[in-house]
Amino acid sequence: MDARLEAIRDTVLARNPGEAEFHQAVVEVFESLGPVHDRHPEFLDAAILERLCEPERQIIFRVPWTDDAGRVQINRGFRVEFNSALGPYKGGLRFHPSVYLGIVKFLGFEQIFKNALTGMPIGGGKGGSDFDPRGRSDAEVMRFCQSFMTELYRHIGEYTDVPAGDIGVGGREIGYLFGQYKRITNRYESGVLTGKGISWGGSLVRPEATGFGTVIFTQEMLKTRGASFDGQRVVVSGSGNVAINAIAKARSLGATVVACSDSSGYIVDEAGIDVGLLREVKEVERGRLKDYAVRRPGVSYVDGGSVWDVDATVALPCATQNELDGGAAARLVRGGLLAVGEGANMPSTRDAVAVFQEAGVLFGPGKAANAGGVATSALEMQQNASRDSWSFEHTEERLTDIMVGIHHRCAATADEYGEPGNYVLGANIGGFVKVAEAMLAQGLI
Ligand code: NDP
Ligand code: 2IT
Repeated sequence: MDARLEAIRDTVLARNPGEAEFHQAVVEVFESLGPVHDRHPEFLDAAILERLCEPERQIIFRVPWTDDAGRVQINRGFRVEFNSALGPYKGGLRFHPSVYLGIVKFLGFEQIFKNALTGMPIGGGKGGSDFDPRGRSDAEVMRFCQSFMTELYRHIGEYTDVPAGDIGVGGREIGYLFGQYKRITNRYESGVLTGKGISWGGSLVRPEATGFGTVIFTQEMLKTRGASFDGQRVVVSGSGNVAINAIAKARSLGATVVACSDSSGYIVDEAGIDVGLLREVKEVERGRLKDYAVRRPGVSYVDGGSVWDVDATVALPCATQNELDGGAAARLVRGGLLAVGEGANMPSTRDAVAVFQEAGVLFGPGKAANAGGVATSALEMQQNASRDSWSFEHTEERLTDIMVGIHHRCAATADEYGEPGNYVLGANIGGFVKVAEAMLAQGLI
């Protein structure tokens, strides 16, 4: 790493103790940025990096609610409003027991660069709670969401901060959150949240957008080697919103998706995963992946273990951070891996990224490859602002253009900085320069 940036990195890490995921995200970005500071010493003079690593605002609050047995439960809520140089803070809410400040900050930090890469006018933020929705009734989830919003509402707004979904937060949760916001404020402010239902201000394609976008980005990478998804053998991790829609899109482009996972285990379906059955089990019944294996002959379910033990030519990690380590990466490379598109945020460890890059595997980092979700959220905001709603075809076309554009920007930036094919460098520099220039123009704030 560049010596000038090392000193700034050390200060950032010391100022934020115990936040391993945030440290990891910061270090990964800093490793790309040396050459930018050679060309732009003014960024150093204006302390752009120091400012970027310090969120503009961090909100932590108590979320009290009662469970179905009448017992009082207490969770912790977070919203980190990281950077508003390019637009209102924008980013999802994650409900998962692992959530703490370090995870929210890593996600918020990544979101700044991701949102810049989309070319849309959105800043970076993230939030969530250590609430675990697994096994909770609809009524419990509703009471939790209502309590969460009873604090959050005062911090958000169409021009301020626009949350959406992430792990554990989908259409059901956005509905309860939106209802409570409307009730407290007495405003039908559609643009305050994205990921809404289609009859009440949502956008077509938003549910599919992250998974579709990841596959579109990966297809663009494959094209640079004269390949495509057609005929690829694909393994996907996770079986949530991003994973299911990535599977659907990869299939539609001619790939065979042979495996996917949840936090309990994974399935191998050599005939190609049946998306209809997967949606039924996971989205309608909110069941577990092993239920899929029970219902479809010829499918094996592996309890525990790692889905990355299954050979693939294309790997799409779509579950969570640090789910794919150096050992798994080396195994995948030995099995003939051609490309990795990160649907999740930071799913590959730094060791894994190094293994992929050394082996010459096409590697699309999450902040570029999974930007289709937030980009389509920005399209939802556009539709809300103009009180309009677009067709599926038109919206999907916009998403495709955006993903092809992000791929182009990453590739062109990597070329410009003398590292062709290095999408990590391209995404980090491409996103950073845009935010840095806007911060410089807006003065010391
Ligand atoms: P969902 O809640 O819909 O699905 C999450 C999936 O990942 C589930 O299959 C879940 O399994 C699995 N998973 C979650 N945590 C773990 C864990 N600690 N270990 C193993 N498996 C785990 O979330 P999304 O699909 O929305 O999000 C998946 C990833 O994509 C996240 O990294 C998210 O930040 C990222 N992302 C999401 C976007 C969106 O629009 N939703 C946009 C861009 C990125 P189980 O059910 O067993 O918990
Ligand atoms: O990580 C992400 O980009 C998301 N969870 C989507 C954020 C959004 O505002 O749509």
